[in-house]
Amino acid sequence: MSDRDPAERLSRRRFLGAAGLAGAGAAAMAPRMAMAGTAVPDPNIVNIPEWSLSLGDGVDAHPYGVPSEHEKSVIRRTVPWLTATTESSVAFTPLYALDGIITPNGLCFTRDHGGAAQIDPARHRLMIHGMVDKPLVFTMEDIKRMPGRVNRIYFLECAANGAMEWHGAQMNGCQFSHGMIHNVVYTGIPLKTFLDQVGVKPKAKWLLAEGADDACMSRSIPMEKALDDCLVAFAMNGEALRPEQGYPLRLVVPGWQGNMWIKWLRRIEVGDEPWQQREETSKYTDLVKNGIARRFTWAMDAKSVITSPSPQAPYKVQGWNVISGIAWTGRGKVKRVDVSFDGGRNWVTARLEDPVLPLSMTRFYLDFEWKGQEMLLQSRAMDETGYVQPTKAELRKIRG
Ligand SMILES: Nc1nc2c(c(=O)[nH]1)N[C@H]1C(S)=C(S)[C@@H](COP(=O)(O)O)O[C@H]1N2
Ligand SMILES: [Mo]
Repeated sequence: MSDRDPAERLSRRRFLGAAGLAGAGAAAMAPRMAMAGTAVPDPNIVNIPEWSLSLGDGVDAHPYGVPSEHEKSVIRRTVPWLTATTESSVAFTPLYALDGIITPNGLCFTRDHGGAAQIDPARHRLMIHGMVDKPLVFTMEDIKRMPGRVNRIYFLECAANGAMEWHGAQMNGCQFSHGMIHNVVYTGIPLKTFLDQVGVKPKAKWLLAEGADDACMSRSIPMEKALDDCLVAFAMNGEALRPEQGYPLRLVVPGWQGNMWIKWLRRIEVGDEPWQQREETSKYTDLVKNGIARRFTWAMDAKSVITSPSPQAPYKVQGWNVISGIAWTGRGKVKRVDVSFDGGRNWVTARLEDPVLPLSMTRFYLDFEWKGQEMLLQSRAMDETGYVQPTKAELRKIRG
């Protein structure tokens, strides 16, 4: 991580440490005039800068566009000590630098168990078999010709997201504490369309989805979910899936644990009971009490995180500033997000910015005047089922 920007090196204590209560009462106010800006004349506007005095880049400079060189520190980042290899590892989304609700394709966190398979789409196949009337094999061309194509915006969160803070603050920023999430618009075909075509036997209750990667990642999916809103997706944010996101085909399991969203999808077997695969027995279970493990945790609980200010995106100027963050829930829509300036004693309701979509990230903002005081910032999401994002202590009582 030698290329970290200076802001990242700032101590997170400045933002999260035991602080005074000076922030309390800094309620959201309607911004007045002169919130920012300096008086005329500013030398940067008076003196013509060099980029205004010569021609810019030609339109062929970047056949595939890239961000400004001034944004080069906005990248996925890894934690070298976290995993033994880079093939079975994770690179985190730079949440602190993003806005709105869509994650750009090149910044989507990626979590692989056997490296990102590099697949030739012409040779890739999806087979659907098992307890069906007519097992079928589909080419990518077949899938792109199928009727009923849809576009849907969904978040994908790894079951381990947030774990980096389970022992208390240790990583310097929300990229690491909460960056195992992304939110994109998927293009694909409802899984139900495939199942209708092969004809699922009446006794079938489960599916097994398997990836074509070296890890052969596979998970059991209950039939109700498969028929409800799962997609077989080939595009994200308007272009083909990226290799790290499962090119050319991935399963989309809205609102549910990331590990069920099988990448490089090659096979779906239909059966009458779960398969008890590695990723649902020895892995991805939650140890509760007395050594008992909770299995088949599916829907992701409501969560939220303040992305700015944060150690990687600190406030630089006093006065009007924006508190910005994201909230999400695996059960419908986010209903409300509250922000606390004093470690959870007092709360102010933030503004949810449109679009607020089910099973998608939701952006929240709180405009407020910062007087330079230390703040102990927290956010708390509520979803439409009435679930309130718990504190770690509350969660621990129930989930061990
Ligand atoms: N075939 C395959 N699918 C996979 C994985 C994998 O290693 N192989 N990792 C899973 C896990 S644990 C997560 S959290 C998500 C991550 O998706 P992403 O890489 O698009 O972020 O993919 C899931 N699907
Ligand atoms: Mo995951």
